[in-house]
Amino acid sequence: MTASPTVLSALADGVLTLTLNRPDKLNSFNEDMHLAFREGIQRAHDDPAVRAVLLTGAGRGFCAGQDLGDRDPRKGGPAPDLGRTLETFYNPTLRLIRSLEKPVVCAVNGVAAGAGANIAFACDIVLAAKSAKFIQAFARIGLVPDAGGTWSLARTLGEPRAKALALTAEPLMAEKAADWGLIWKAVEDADLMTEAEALARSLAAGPTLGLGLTKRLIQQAATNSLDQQLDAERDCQQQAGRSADYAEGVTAFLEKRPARFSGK
Ligand code: LHQ
Repeated sequence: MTASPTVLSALADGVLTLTLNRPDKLNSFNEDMHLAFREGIQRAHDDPAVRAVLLTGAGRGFCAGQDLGDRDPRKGGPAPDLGRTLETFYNPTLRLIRSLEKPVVCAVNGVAAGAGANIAFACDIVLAAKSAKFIQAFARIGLVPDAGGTWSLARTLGEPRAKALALTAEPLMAEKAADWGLIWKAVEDADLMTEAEALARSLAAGPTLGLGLTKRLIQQAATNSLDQQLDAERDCQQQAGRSADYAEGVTAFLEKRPARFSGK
């Protein structure tokens, strides 16, 4: 395992595991962690050996959002430009996660607050420990949900639940988040990493090109008309149909054996 102090990164079986690693601060983001996290996701884009990403947190929390100690208002000085923080750090990373045409699994091992919750919601398949909770903590400190939170909550839950979560900052337990369709599932705490790792490994052994195109199509669906989406499916299927993994998948089916996908 190679270690940056704030994000641990390990590649095995095609899975790049990124572990947010500031456990004393519940893995809240300082500048170094922002850069290390972005570097990890960028590697997933650039390195063909990476065929899936698994994101999790070290210690008892997943991520408590921005490190609030970084800009202590008691120290005085001009008000910070938080828009600039978003533009410089969060927004590029969120865009990199969404545009990565490889599956991103998130294992929420504990509390996910503020931008920490919304980064989890930007991932493709989210598993959470039953003891984990999601908190739109922004209202407690006079901010608005960021890191794509207003977008993902409103789209996934609809306005009534999105507004209630964001305006009250009430914690949402993992099982309820799963019931509401905000995450894929809540699992026993002790099983979280085994399940998430098995899922990430199986996705990494899958037809990466087809999975990447599937991710793209589903993300486009909300803003496309049915006509546009049918055209997009046609184009992606044309590409998938030319892949080595399509030939392998069909051959394996006909030969009654498991497919051995190359990701191409
Ligand atoms: C923390 C943090 C934290 C520093 C726990 N920072 N130390 C974007 C643009 C730019 C700027 C602003 O923000 C954003 C996006 C955002 O994410 S804004 C939202 C920021 N996050 C929050 O408001 C959440 C703050 N944390 C909490 O409310 C609680 O810590 C939660 C509910 C997450 C967990 O509560 P507990 O389980 O009771 O743990 P704790 O509060 O005792 O925290 C443990 C330690 O972690 C503690 O340090 P200490 O030295 O006293 O043991 C906390 O100070 C530290 N910590 N979150 N965000």
